[in-house]
Amino acid sequence: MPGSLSANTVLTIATTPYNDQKPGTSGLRKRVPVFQQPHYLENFVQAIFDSIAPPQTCPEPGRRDATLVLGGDGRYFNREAIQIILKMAAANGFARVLVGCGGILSTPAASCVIRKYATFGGIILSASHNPGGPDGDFGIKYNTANGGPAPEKITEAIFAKSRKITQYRIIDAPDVTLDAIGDYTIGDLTVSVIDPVSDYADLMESLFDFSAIRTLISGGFRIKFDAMHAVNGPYAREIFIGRLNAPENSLMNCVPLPDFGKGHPDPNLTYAHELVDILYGEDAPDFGAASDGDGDRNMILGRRFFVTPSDSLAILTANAKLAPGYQAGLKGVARSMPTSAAVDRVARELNIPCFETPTGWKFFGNLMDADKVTLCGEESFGTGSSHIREKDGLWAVLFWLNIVASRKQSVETIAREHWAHFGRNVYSRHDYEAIPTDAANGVMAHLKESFNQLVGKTFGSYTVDCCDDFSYTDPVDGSTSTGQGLRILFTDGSRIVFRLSGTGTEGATLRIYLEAYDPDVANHHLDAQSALSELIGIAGQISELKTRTGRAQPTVIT
Ligand code: VG1
Ligand code: CO
Repeated sequence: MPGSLSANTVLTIATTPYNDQKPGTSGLRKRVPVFQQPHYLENFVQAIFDSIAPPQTCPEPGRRDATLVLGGDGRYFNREAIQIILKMAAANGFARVLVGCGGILSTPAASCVIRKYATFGGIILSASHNPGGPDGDFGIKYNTANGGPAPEKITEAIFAKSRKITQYRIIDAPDVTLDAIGDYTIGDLTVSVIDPVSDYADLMESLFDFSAIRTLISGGFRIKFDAMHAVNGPYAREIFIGRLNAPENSLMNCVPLPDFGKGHPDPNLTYAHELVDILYGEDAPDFGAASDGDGDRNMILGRRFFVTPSDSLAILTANAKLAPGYQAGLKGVARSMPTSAAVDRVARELNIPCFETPTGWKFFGNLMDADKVTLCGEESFGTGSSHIREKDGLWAVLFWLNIVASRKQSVETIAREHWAHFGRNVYSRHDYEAIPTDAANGVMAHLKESFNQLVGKTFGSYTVDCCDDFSYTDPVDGSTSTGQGLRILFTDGSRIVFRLSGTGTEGATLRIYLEAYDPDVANHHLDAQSALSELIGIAGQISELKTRTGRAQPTVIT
């Protein structure tokens, strides 16, 4: 019976620190068995609560009625983790937790809910695009009151607390029902189980011209959306079928599974091959899209055409005024450093500022809060805007549909016309996954040591202009982040960037980002791998990748 749980005891449990709870690019990600170790999750959650000033000890009375948002992408261990966190929130003095029904909230929906209900913050359970299941990955991150990922200052504080933790607080209580919307109590905590979809779908409807998209679809424009067995399934159903009247066969893999159907819920040409085959096959639909484990990434496809995420950001920026939510124009744009400079060219023409930040969405939050930027994006299939403080997969898909509906042109024509006007930033990323950490560090150290010899050196048609290890000073709060990726910049504006991933859970993942600018329409039909082949060769040569890692070919090319 809702509200009938008996008064519960707060337990203080003695614990010892784990030394590996350092959040990466987006929260703490580890294999499920690591999270299942005794007190592992509890330690990290207590470290979060201690870092954000736990409401019960916080001197500001306002925080004693603090509300937290809680939900995850539904992967294996989601439900267990939610029960633990609810009982810990109760023991740590929170007044209320808003939890998505079934424990589900996509990352963008969590950000939407934090902002809409002006909560204290939120905890999102996800390892995003990493595989799930008992031997897969699990993850947890904290978002602040603006709805965005906690900035480095907070994640560093959480890590510091996790290394010194001696105890955590939890309530001794039975599990709470997560499968029926309504209010429940644990101790003094109210647990409100909410519809995870409706607030988010309403927000989307407020930004885009749903009636134009409905007309497009009813006129025979065929779409295919692949949720990759992950969290966006129910969101896509409500939006595409429920609100845009698309036929049922517009959806695929839209029932979330705890192991994502044993797949890798990463929407790129490699892992979303099922969708790619359909869009490149006979009788292909007009438009294809996919999103990742937690719903914040997107891949956009036209019929037999792939839009790179960097181009997508540039094209959305150039066409933003076609969407009702952006009719007034954009304040500015931001992209992560490895993302191509395609959007910079659009910003220059629109005469709006363009910011270059380190990898990870947490660096966009301050810029959006200060109203300096409206759209942001990353080359890693992430695009979003100041409507929330996370990247947003379905938002990008709807934005594209809005543009297609308004321009009445195919995805391919829109992209090609964009290149004809702005030139093409030919782009690719090569990932070398699960290489031994020492070898990966060796490649990075070797490159850094070579900086001096590289400058001024010519390789084929390219000459190195300068090299650096990217660092960023936030223009809003003045904080500096160093060691964000090694850049080899060539005199013609082309670049190679080397960076180690901060989301992997096995060994190290080395990412090589390649970019060349080509204004000549006669070359725009070229496949990116052939257009970039010379740069790919240079990257191999200067990094000594093959001798140092034994790898001749990347694991994933995007
Ligand atoms: C990767 C991407 C980065 C993205 C991060 C989180 O990080 O490169 O752009 O912000 O994943 O995305 P890394 O450190 O592995 O390169 V997701 O969809 O996990 O929330
Ligand atoms: Co994600």
